[in-house]
Amino acid sequence: MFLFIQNIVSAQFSERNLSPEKWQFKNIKEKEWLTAKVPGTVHLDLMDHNIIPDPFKDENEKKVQWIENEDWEYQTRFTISPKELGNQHIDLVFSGLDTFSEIFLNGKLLAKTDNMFRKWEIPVKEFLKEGENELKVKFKSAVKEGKKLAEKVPFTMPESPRSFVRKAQYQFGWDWGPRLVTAGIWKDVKLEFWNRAKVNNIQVQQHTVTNSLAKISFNMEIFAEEEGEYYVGFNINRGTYRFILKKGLNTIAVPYTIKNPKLWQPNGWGNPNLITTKITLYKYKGGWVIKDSEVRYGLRTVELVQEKDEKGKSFYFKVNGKPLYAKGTNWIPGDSFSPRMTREKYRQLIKDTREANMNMIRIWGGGVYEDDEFYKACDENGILIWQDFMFAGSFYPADDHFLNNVKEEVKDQVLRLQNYPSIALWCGNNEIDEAIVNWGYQKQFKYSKNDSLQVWKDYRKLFHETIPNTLKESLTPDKNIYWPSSPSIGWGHKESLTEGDSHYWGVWWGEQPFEIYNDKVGRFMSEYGFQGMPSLEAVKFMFSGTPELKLQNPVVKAHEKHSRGWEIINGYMNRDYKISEDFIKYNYISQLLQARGMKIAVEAYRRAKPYNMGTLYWQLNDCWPVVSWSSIDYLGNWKALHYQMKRSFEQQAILTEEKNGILNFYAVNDGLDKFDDVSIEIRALNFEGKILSDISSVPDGKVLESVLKLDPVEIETLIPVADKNKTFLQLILKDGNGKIIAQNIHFFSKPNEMKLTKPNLQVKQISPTEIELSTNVLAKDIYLMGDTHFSDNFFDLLPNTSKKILLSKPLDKVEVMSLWDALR
Ligand code: BMA
Repeated sequence: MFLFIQNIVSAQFSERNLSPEKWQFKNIKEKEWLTAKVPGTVHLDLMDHNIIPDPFKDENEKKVQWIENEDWEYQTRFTISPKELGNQHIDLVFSGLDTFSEIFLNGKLLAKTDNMFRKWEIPVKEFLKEGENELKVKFKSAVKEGKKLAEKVPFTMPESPRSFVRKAQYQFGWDWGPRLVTAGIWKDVKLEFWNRAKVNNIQVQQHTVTNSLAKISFNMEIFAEEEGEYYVGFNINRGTYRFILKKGLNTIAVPYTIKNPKLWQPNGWGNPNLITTKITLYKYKGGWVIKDSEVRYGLRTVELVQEKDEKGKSFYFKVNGKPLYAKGTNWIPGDSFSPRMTREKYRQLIKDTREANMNMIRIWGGGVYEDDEFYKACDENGILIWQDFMFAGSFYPADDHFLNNVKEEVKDQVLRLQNYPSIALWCGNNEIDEAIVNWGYQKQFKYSKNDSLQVWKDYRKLFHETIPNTLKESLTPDKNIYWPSSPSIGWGHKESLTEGDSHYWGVWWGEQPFEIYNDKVGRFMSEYGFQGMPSLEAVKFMFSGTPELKLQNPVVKAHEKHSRGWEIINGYMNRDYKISEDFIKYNYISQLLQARGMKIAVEAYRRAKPYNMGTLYWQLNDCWPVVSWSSIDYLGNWKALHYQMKRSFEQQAILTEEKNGILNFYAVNDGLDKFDDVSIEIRALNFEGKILSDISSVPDGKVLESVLKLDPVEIETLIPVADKNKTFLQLILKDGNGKIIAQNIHFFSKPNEMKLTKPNLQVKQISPTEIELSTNVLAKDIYLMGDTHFSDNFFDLLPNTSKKILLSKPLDKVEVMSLWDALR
């Protein structure tokens, strides 16, 4: 009897994480083993032992470049109990190995790996023994391996050997990131014990989803060792279903209907409702559990709509049947060393997108398929995901081995990510179509006609055949939206503004003034951006010792990775502000400059709704302390840009457009409810607060649904034209009941043309974590300084007004300045 019970208990699936075991590592050339962390990377382990300095500090990046040319090994010893060994099947599972490795168990070579993005599952029962076992993983230099692969291609590939290795491409250095080509066991390692049958996949398929009814099914893939009767139980309806499984692989589908379901809604449209269902596989009805599983999902529909119109072709998402205006940003990896990312960091960054009124984020293709914590956070915050596959800005090979490797990668990632309701679209790559067509590599590397043809053929094979075909096999139809490349057409071509998604880089790369954004409005802007400095705290973080806050300091210089970064920033700064010699002022103005550029862009795009239906600025975050396009720096501090995006992405907005002495007004509403009988108040004030004119439109039954163009006004009727640099407009949009829907401020001149007067700024401490700011005259771009998060910052305070601000943690003293101080 005792034996029988034990048998039943051990029949259940179980797993054991091997990551917390005692791991060691060493350079293959060395003798001595050192302690190591799993998940981790060789750089992090070397840092832990003070063998290398922190590459994020000083100019240390240079000092650690030797690591990429070395081979490394990791090992651990772990004990297996007789009970564990008693299981019928034991699999060794690596969720991620970076990248070229050989896995040895008790001296036996089990597998060779060559793709960081794949999961490696190896049956090991026959190689394990009772008591101590030794697991070893040897890593070969990815750079050297990549070079060998590159030799097989008869022409030079751009940035070779980066694209030959299935490894996070940003590790090879980017225009915002250091070159840190690492190696290691970057995800968990575990043993899985199972008996009789194994559940390989549970897929939640949505057949129909409406507000009144959801018809879904749980599609399960089960491997059964023997033919026979099995049972599947669900916690949702307490139902148990009987199945006859054949020996080998089986797919079964259990239909399920939900009346009046609570749909998953994107941020701004309601709650992102999620459902968790427990599914149990039994050998006998009500007994002998083989596997307990849990799936979390959300009920929603997503469609990508592309319809021909007089200008080109639309490009927008319908979510739960309604057109969604997508507002958001682009995501790069949150750290040069991915295993260092924490659940808290993911949660905070995604919360920050929600707080800034975003509803979409694009995972850029030069990083990694993100950790589950990222997707969970997006699911919970109503943030839709544009998911790139991990290919970026180069040419890629397409030999059989490479294609097969990618195919397995796609399958593994889809299996892991398929049930997250936040994923809206799968995109083949970042800027590869554009690179082939526009970047001139073929000329640079002297390609023959055949070489160029080969590149295009390989491109088609990978992004128009292998990936979409694998997606079709792996995903349920309700989740399968595929877009080969972002952008679909490069920004040099006029079609990039009439169809598809668009990356507009005329600003920054093309060095055109910000105002060009008003003319370059595409259907869906998936990238555009401008660099700004990180917070002062992040600048200080660049130094291992006492920071020297000077632009000429080599450490500061080394933390700008764009070859012409400083030059471009200064060009724009000179145009709209002033280049200050003072570091703090320069830092502040550089952030304002970035925010100003993006405000102009976002407002131009939103005014163009529904022609334009999406705006994702480049980029949300950083992977180290750096001057970059990000709105949040490496330490998590909001730059001026993030505060600005929060304002610019408000669900309702009142926007202006100045053209030939006329002001046009656009009321925009991205919410689901309309506003009846809207009216606008326009007040012209000088910087001292004197009201120069005040007009209120009479409500005349106009309904604001999505966009409403209000009556234009001649500027001359509001202010004397000569006063353009001393005045501003305060705009208030109201609904029929007089409730404020949206507000904005319109300035007539560039910041450096404004005749600002010195504000008398008062800071009153209300409590340790609350202050009240007040001013007599216009205080433009108030900057609150200190190592804390301010509930608002980099904002304008109107004459004779005050504003309360919350601090995430108390400061001894809040220092404050405004644009007047910085432009003096
Ligand atoms: C876009 C991105 C990135 C790059 C950014 C800024 O092209 O896809 O590759 O970092 O521009 O240059």
